[in-house]
Amino acid sequence: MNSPDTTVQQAKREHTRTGMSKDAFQRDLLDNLFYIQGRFREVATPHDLYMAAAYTTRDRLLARWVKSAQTFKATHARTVCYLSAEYLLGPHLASNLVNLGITETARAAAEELGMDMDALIEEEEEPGLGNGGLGRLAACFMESLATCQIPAIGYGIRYEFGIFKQAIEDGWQVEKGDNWLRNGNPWEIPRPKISFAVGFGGHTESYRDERSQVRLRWQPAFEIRGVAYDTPILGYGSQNVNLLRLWKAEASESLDLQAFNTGDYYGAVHAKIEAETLSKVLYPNDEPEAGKELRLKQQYFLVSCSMQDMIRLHLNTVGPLEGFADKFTVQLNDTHPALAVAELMRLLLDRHAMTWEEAWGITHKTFCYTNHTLLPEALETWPVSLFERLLPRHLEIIYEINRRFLDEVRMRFLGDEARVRRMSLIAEGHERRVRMAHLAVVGSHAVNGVAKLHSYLVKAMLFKDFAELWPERFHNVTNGVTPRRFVVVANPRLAKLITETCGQDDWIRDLEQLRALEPHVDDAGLQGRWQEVKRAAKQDLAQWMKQATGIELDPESMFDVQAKRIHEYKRQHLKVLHIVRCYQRIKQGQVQGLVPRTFIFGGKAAPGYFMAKLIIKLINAVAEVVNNDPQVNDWIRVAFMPDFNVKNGQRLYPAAELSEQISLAGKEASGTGNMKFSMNGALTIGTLDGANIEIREAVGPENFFLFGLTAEEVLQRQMTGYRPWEYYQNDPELKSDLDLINSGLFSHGDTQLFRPLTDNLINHDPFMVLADYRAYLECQEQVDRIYRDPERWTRMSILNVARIGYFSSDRAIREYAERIWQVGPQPVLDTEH
Ligand code: GLS
Repeated sequence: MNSPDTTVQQAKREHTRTGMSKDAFQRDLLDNLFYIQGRFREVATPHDLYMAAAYTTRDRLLARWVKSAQTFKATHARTVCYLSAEYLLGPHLASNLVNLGITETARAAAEELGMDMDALIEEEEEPGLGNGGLGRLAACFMESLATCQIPAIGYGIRYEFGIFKQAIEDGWQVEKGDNWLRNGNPWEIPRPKISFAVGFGGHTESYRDERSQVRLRWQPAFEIRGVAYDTPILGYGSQNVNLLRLWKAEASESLDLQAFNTGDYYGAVHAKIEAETLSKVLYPNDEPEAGKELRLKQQYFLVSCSMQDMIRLHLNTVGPLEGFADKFTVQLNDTHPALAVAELMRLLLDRHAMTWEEAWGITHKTFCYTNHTLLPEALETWPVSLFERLLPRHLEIIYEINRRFLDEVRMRFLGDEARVRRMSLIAEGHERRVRMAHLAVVGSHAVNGVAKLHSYLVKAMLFKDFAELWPERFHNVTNGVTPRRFVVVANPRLAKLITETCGQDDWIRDLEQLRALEPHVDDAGLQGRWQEVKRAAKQDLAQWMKQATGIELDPESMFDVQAKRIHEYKRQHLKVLHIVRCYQRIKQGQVQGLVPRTFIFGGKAAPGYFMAKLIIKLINAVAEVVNNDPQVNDWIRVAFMPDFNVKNGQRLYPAAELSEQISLAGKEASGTGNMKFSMNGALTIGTLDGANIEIREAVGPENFFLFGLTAEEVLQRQMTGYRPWEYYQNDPELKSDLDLINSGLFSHGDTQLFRPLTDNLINHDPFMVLADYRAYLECQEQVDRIYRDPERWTRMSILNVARIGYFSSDRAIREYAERIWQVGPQPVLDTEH
């Protein structure tokens, strides 16, 4: 047997394995290549080397993770549980190296072994477990939670297929399966012992408990198992590691046993396969027809596993469940996990025999809800009939929550039955439906929007009745993004320049310190280097684009970028009208004042969203004509970056000079791309929508290109009747741009191809593209004017970066922590040194 002394020594010796020196990293890299990949240097593929580097990095995370878990256990720290159907994580390796502070060490270690760290980083396939902004926000928040040293668990689904990969064929979007786990995922740790049964279907029944009380219980028709897969999330410059726990669906053991025992081997295998389909694929968020049964099942699967896990943790560490809401605060990321309210009630009532009042007291204290959109089509409702069939017990609980809630409404607003109908958790109509947003608001003690304007509209329009009933419940927390990924990893040249100019790198952890750039804004030396950094990033992007698409970009031209999901409300077609206008002006010789530009688009359309896909086709159709016309080629070029994802975003943000944030005012809840571009020194052209408003205030109105209707004007126009065809008829340039699209010039003579788009614009134009067209063009002329003065432009660019500190996700997390979660930091101490 070991004496206690030798155990300690062994632990110490073991510890050097995860040391941060170059030698330790190098040794571990070769070790992992040998023992995990079973390879030696000479035969290792680039992917083997990437895996070895990833394991080597993960080992260092695990050392901190274990310490974090020990600290949180010992201190009984209050824990934030972030419930989200999406996490758009992006590649892990580079970001973990930055957060460990060993990028250069690892690079040097690899180099000595003849490996190129950048090439290894390129090898990584990103987990695309989200659609866009909402999922990426969850990923930024996980990183900032760890950076701010707040104990947290992110709960989600381990989709086997994430967001589809986008290819462009003949100008059209083509979707390809995202088999991201194909080559293994070195960042996750399976936890087969942490698994829960999740029921579906069946019926509820009453019975008498040991105290002869009548109680209800649910007898599901079948069960599926959720198994935990854990990924460590490290904060920057801290020892804190938080946990991202994703659930994978598997067949339940009982189902297995039954079927195998009855000799139905193939039946059993089939049931297994069917169970696993539950976590197979991520749903696109803006499919027109989203009423998919599997999606509701996924939502329930996520919340049931997660709530059961929290209860398990509570019972293991704290004890009786009365104090549940003191141990955990649960943030609902949009309505996708809203069922958690009913599930926690069910677990407390049916499994833990609480009274309704006790259970509701805990539930209500536990949950907080973030709304991320005002778009009516994105506000989830589910048919009551589907609930009856899949989740009968939850429907009963929702009815009871509703009954008590509506009594409260009736007491407050006597005789106002119209209000009662509007607020009910159940929408009456030819098909009765459960309103998930109402369930989330009623079940939470705090509700927030994601930018000032959005939070105002949430209170004034979307949840007006609720805000009248419970004004104290409503908050705003403006979104933010992590500067580690979006500046330090994505744009190392800029990061270096900022650090050198500020004299330190504290800005990486405290982004407000970027202010230290401001006194240097007129320094010619800084301006020159600033321009060089941008030029180098543009060259990098041009090189990548050439190789990926064959399109040649001119790094001497202005890089004007719109990258985000393709959606009519985001108005990529407004940008296209601007390009068509430039094209026509150049053809007519009106080039005075024009600045050479490269228009770059990136973004995916939901596979079933016809109009969005047609917009992609239009962009590529215009690109084909423009890029092949030598008469306009020196002035403008158009490129569509295929498969815009986190990794490709990291190539775009540093290279952009103009950031297009041109949604119709009142439609974009916040936007976060706007922040990423600005952080990288792009100037924004934008409407008064979402976080644009706050970005403009922060960077100064003189450093922002503003155009377009305000949200209030939009509402007024809609009320008084908006007639887009009047714009079409009265503005000859607009008419000629739309007519040119319809002429077949961009579609090999096909005059019908883009009709659905142009007809819609001329006759309906739900997002008021035509109303904002003229103001947009005029604003673009101003952009050109200023771009022709590089010194002025550079000054504005530096000021954008210097004043963008507020939009760090660290600030957003601190606001949540103080105002909504009431949690504080719990530093994990570095006991090694
Ligand atoms: C979104 C909004 O559309 C974005 O404006 C917002 O920035 C993001 C994060 O809050 O959430 N809502 C949504 O359903 N998808 C989004 O990206």
